[in-house]
Amino acid sequence: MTDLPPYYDPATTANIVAAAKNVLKDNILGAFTKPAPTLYPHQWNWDAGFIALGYARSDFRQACAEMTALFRGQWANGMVPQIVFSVENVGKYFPGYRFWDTNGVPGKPRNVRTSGITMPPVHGFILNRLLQLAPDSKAYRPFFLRMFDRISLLHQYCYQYRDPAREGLAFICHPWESGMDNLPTWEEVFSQIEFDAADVPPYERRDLEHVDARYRPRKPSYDRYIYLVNLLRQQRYQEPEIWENYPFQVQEPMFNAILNHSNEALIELGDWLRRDTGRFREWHTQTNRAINSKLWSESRGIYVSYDRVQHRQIPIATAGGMIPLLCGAPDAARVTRVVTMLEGPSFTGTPEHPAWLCASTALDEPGFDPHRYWRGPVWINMNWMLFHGLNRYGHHAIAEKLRSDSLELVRQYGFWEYFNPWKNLPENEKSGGYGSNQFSWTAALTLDWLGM
Ligand code: 2M8
Repeated sequence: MTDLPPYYDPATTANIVAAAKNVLKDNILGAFTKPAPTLYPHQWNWDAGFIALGYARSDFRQACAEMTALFRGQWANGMVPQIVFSVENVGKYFPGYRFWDTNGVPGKPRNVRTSGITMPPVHGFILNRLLQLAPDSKAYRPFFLRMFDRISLLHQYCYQYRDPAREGLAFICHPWESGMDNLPTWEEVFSQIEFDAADVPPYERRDLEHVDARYRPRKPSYDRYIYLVNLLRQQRYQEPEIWENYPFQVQEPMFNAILNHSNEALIELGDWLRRDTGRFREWHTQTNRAINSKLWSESRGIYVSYDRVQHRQIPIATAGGMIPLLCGAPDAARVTRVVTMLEGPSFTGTPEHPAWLCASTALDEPGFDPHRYWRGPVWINMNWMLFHGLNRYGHHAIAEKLRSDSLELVRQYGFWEYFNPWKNLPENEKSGGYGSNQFSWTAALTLDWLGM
């Protein structure tokens, strides 16, 4: 055992597992688990999915409760909101429920407080993994059936309201919908949007009370986030009318890959539940085809976002651009190019300046920043999805590196929200972990990777 990294040593693993379980336990808030102790004091959409996996082996009921709590916020059109607000923490996060002003919007569930946008639809593939881990799948059949119907409705929403040209690609209407809020990609999109300071309603950030400003988005980015929320709420979130004249519409590879991996999962779940799966099969074929025809950048050798307002690709290399491996989109030649990039200096660094896998924005992108949220730091959920995507194509060695780098970061620094991608930190920097500590999905996915 001596030459193996310490997390393979049972004593250390037991400590990590116990600590991870404590993170989840401490973050429980009523029926669900919040992403972080103070920075994110409500329920978040894709966080809920990853968090459910962290409970799947030790407390299956809680895993189901996370999903059930999130889908209480589902709107009549199928949209599952980015945030389901907890009544206890009113005023502790910005933008809160009042700012979103979704109260009384037709189709929003009346007794649940939610934001008005969505997030990457991980729920299908999470549900399928839960089925594989269920202690007694028959006993939980009603839960799986209920969730299957809810998630089907969510996919219907994505294809009906977010794919007006019926291309097989859903667009996101806000950086927050990508989950990767602060990518340099969004700067490119915003650079084409005419924007006046007077179009931003007054607001006060709360995130900077918890995290140093150099790890969070800058003010100009935040102004633009709020500008978009204001456009949406002024039009009462009325889809599809609102999209006729709406400036931020981006077809992003990770969002669509996640949607499509969930389509595959719904096919498997539907077969088990004896439900019709025809439309998931059609969507799966169409979306993989569209990911390849519209989002592949031959010059970069990675998938990139497409701005459907400006009719152009945004050729910036991000971790999200490799997630289409998860849904089986790329052919062998494209997989080789993606893996070559992942193993090369853009993500692995150089022998003198090595990097942990996998930077959220490539190390050699002009917009890269090793400290700032989504501009470069490593995120455990991204590594987890890439791990599964690479294994799908038989790239087990590099997949294992994603897993071992992730576990090593957790072992060295703790359950941070994100990590500096450089292995050698400057002397004045003690920790490579940033954002919030005791971050739920970091703990949950550590547990999943350790099979606990
Ligand atoms: C971050 O996003 C929220 C807004 O949704 C924020 O910064 O206030 C993102 O990292 C997002 O992906 C994540 O779901 C959320 C909660 O962990 O935090």
